[in-house]
Amino acid sequence: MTPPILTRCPWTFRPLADPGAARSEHAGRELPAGWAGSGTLCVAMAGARASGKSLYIAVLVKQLEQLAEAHGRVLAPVDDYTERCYREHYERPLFEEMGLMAPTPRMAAEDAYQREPLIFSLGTWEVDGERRPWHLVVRDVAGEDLEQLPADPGQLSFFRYADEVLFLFDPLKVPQIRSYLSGLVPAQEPGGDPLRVLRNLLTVLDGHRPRLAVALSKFDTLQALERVPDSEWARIMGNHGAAYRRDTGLDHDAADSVLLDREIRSMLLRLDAADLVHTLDERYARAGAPFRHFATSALGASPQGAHLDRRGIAPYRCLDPIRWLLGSRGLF
Ligand SMILES: Nc1nc2c(ncn2[C@@H]2O[C@H](COP(=O)(O)OP(=O)(O)O)[C@@H](O)[C@H]2O)c(=O)[nH]1
Ligand SMILES: [Mg+2]
Repeated sequence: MTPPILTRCPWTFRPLADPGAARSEHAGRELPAGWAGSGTLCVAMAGARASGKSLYIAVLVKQLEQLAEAHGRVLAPVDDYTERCYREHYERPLFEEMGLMAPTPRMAAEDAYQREPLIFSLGTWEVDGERRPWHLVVRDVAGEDLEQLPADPGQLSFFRYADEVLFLFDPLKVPQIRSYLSGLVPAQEPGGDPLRVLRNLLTVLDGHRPRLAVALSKFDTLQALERVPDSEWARIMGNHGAAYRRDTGLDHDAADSVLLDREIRSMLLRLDAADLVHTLDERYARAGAPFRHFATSALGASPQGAHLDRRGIAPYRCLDPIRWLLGSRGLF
């Protein structure tokens, strides 16, 4: 069953009591122009430090622009803040300087730009027989804030009201994978503990169960394992019939998404993430909450130190988790 169409507050993700309001009663702020009566899709990123959340957002916005264009539409920032924040913190470091992004500051830090979400207009769409403007709101988070919850976890309560939480799992956290990859791809700083983040996320959600996408991020690193001679992973990654071998690009295929879900779940089990998988089964899937696995790579190849691979950026399946949400509303 599809949940009702809601006009949400982009700062707290809570539904507005009056969808036509000019001000959010939750944040005490004027809503962006054109907000009244619009459909809002709010996405919150989750994951440990260095799991790839910020680079994913940087690439996602570019890919959404392409998707919109392919449908004769425009993805537009709704305010100056979104435009400026995306340009300074995401687009410039990655696409202009061809480097990586600075770690996202903790929410309590003065320069915590992610306290404000990125808000985009998706244009006008007819959904359930009604034409209305639709917006996509994306909130980044510092892995540190999820590894160690802030003194006031209420600041993270937006997760409860999200339309989708996208949790990134970094395969480089798995010691076996790191050891296979040593020498094959440049080493990266190890990030935080994904299981701890998941447990904290469940605490923050406090019984709420927004749609949850769990993505195996930096998937290019696993693809590189095809080159480890005679290894189990070379066989797995060399399986040409598998859904994780192909990127469906701008064409979203619902059956492929279901197939990939099963494949990535079993891959997580092989990645020694049984605790994570079972926690998700028990607390999410068994509760009947919408939940699916994905595989993504923002970069498509490992960076060399602080620089991107010289062949540039080749994203892999980054749109999938968001298409799952957009598709649930018949958008795109
Ligand atoms: N190989 C590979 N490395 C990635 C990818 N995305 C991120 N990384 C690495 O992970 C680091 C952390 O990424 P970032 O997006 O800042 O992580 P965040 O802390 O979760 O926001 C980057 O500096 C890269 O070294 C990817 O798609 N492939
Ligand atoms: Mg970050």
